[in-house]
Amino acid sequence: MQEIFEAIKKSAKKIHQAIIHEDFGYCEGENCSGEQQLKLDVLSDNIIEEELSKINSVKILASEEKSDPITINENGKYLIGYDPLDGSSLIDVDLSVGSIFGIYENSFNGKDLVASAYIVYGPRVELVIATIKVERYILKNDDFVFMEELKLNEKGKLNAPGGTQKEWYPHHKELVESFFKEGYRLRYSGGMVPDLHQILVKGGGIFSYPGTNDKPMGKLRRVFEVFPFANVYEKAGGFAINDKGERLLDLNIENIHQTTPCFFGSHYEIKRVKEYYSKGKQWKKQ
Ligand code: P6P
Repeated sequence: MQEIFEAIKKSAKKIHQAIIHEDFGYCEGENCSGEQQLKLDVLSDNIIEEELSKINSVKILASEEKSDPITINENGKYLIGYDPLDGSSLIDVDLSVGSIFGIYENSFNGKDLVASAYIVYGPRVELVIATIKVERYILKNDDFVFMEELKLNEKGKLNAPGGTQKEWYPHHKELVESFFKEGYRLRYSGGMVPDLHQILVKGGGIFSYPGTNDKPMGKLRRVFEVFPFANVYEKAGGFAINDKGERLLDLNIENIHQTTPCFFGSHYEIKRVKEYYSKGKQWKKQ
């Protein structure tokens, strides 16, 4: 699996250069989630596919930017689901973006995820790898240098509430407000990678992208975004659940682009989510 992480590092350096030097324009096409594609989305996807395709142990690649998975090597061991440039529309306003990788065996179901990683392209370029633990690296003089192991405390201070607020269910609105009443700080950029990275590095808090009236199954994709970060948060001592209180990594997929409501955080905050969502059954609009 080390050769996969080396390929991710090579991709990160090339994508970072592309972000700085390449065209920010939009392509004609849309991706399969109906989102307009930036030329950088397609370029980043091509960079990652080229690097990962060189590895014999890679069996299948599934990209958020492509409608279907592609088979690389029938005899390979790993299936890799990735979001090549998550939050790419934030590049226009010079905010941080990221790449997300889930490494699976046998299937793209949550239980088959064996490792995950993400890259943050911000003022610095950082790489986080979650295997049995969560390790943080920083790009220095063309090398990724180990910084620290990341761990979540029992409770944090940051609240990252995603989704369109006017479409939130009443119990979700009550939940989010309950954290602010306790003095939590709002930390939400609209980029999943920097928003979750911030909570992790600062030691705790809650990130939520719930089901809403307009998007009952949420927005974030299970294979490319949710399962990889659920693994990171659990290996850092945190929790990752859906709107039914189920562990995200216990979920299966029916299609490669399937989404799910998702909550990532420290123990105290996730316990609160379960309290409000168990009450919410009566509140949710039928
Ligand atoms: P909203 C970016 O488009 C993304 O997929 C994630 O990176 C981010 O968490 C989410 O969408 C933001 O969505 O609806 O809050 O703008």
